[in-house]
Amino acid sequence: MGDAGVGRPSVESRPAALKRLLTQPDLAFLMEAHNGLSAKIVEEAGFEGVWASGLSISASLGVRDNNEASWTQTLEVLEFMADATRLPILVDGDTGYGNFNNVRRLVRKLEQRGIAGVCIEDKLFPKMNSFLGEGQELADMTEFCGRLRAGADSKTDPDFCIVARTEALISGQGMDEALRRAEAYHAAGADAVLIHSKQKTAAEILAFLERWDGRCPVVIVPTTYHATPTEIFRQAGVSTVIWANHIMRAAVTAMRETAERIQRDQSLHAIEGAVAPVSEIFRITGNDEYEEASRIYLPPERLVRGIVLAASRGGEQLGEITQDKPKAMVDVRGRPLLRRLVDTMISCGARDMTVVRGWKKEAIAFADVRYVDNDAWATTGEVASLAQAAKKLDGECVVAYGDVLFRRWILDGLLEVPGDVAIAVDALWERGRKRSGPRDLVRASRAFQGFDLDDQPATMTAIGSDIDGPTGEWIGLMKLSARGSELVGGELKALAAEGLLATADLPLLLTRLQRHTPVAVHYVTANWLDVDDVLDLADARNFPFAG
Ligand code: SPV
Ligand code: MG
Repeated sequence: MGDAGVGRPSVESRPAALKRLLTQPDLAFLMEAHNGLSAKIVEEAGFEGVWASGLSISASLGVRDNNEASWTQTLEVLEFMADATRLPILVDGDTGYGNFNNVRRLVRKLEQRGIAGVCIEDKLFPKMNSFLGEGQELADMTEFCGRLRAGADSKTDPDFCIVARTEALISGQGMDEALRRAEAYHAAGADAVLIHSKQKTAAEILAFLERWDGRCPVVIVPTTYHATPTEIFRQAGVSTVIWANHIMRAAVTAMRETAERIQRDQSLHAIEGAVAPVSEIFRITGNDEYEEASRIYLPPERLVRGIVLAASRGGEQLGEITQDKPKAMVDVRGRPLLRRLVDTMISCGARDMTVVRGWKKEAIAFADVRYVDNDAWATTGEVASLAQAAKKLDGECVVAYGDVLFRRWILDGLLEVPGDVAIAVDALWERGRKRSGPRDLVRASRAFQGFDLDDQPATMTAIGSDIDGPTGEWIGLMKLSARGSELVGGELKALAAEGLLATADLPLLLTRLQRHTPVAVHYVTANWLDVDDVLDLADARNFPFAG
C-alpha cells in the first residue's frame, strides 16, 4: 500500500477515502471482512479498504446468502466492523433489500454507522448468490435506476459512494446489455460500476473494459478468474479489485482443521502452537488501551498489604497441640486458624499477604502467601518479627497477630478509619469468660459511646497490660496508612539503634508511634478472639465465620 497516504488530507473521512480509492489512477484493492475481528485483521495486513461481503457475513452467521439474515441484522455486524477498523468499508448491499424506498433508508442507516459506500446489484429481493443457478432474473433497468437515484438523493455526505453492480453477464444477457445497463446506472448517479462475471477467465471482463473506455470507475470481483495476473487488470484500467470472500474461506479451513484435530486427539497439545495465542487476541481487541483508560478513569486501586505475625511458639497452655506446629496452625473446624485469618484479611481487600514465621516454620506453607522468618523467635518479640517484614511496610498495611480471629466487618470498619495509625479496640473487654493470656488494654480519649454516636474515632492515650482506666482491649489488629507504614519503619530503625528491638512488643511500638501521630481507636464490640488456651480454642471452633 506503499506511499498511498502521501498528499492526503490529514483527516480524511471514510467516504472520501473510498472515493479516492475508486477514482485514483492506481489499481486499488478491497479485502473481504465479515465481522469486527476480520476487519481489524484486514487493516493490519495493510489493505486500504474493506469489502463487507454479503456471502461472508451470511456464512459467518451460519445462513445462506439469500437475504436470510435481515438487513438490520447485517447492519449490526457492519457497526461492529466500522468500530473495529478505521478503514473505509464498501458494503455489499445486495439488491438494496427492496425498491427505491428501502435503498433510501439503507443509505441513511449506513451513513449513520460510519460506512463509506454501498454496492447494490440489479436483481430482485430476495436475491441468491450470483454463483448459484443459471440465468437469474434481473431487475428492470429503469426500476433499478430509480433505486440508484433514490440512494444518491438520500446521501447526506456527497462522498458516500454508491456502486452499481450489473449481473447482466452472469445472467446471460450479453455484453451489449451489460454496457447498456452500466451506462444507465452511471447516468443515474452511481460513482462506480461493478461488472461481475463467473467465468474462469477474465475474457469478458477485459472485453467490457475495452468498450467501456473509462467512462467511470470499474470494480471487479475475480473470484472465478483468480488465475488472471493482477497486472492485466491494472493495464486494462480496472479501478478496484475486490478479493471477495477469502478471509471467510480461510477461517473455515482453519476452524475445521483445528476442531477435527482437537476432537481426534482429545487434547490441545498438538494444536497449541498452530493457533493464535490468547495474548494476540487481547492485543487485537485493544486490551492495552483499556488498561491505559482505566488508569485515567477508574479510581486508583487501593492496595492494602497484609502482615501477620506468627513467629512465636505461643500456646504453651495448648500443650501437645502445638508440639509440632505453631499456634497459628491449630485446626479450627477443618482449616488452620492462620488460613482463616488470612482469608478474612483477603476478603476485606488485603493483598500481598506476608506471614512472619518462626517456631516450626515448615508447618506454614500456603501457596498464596509470602513468608519471612524470624529465626530468633525464641528470644525475641513481636516487633523483631515485624522488623523481618520491614520491606513490606510500603503503602497501606494491615498488621495482625497470628492467633486472632475476627468477623470481617471489624477489619472493613478499621480500613475506613482516617489517620495514619488505627487500632481495633474491643469496648466489651470485661464481658465474658476471664481469659488466661496477657491482654493489651487500651485507654482512649473517650470511652465507647455506641456506634451511632461514634462518628469520630477516639485517640489512644495509653496501651499495656497494666494501665489505669482502660476503655477497651486491643484485638491485635492495626491499620497503617502509607505514612503510618513509614513511621513504623522509622520506629523499627530507632528501636534497633537503641538496642530495644529484640524485647519490644507491639504496645511499646504503638506508644512510641503516638509521639509522631495520633493512634486512632476504632471501637468494636466482641466478635473476635485470640487463642491462648484450650478454652480459647474451643471458642475458636465455635466462631461464626461467615460475614
Ligand atoms: C459477496 O461477496 O457477497 C458478493 C460477491 O456479492 S459474490 O459472492 O461473487 O457474488
Ligand atoms: Mg454478495
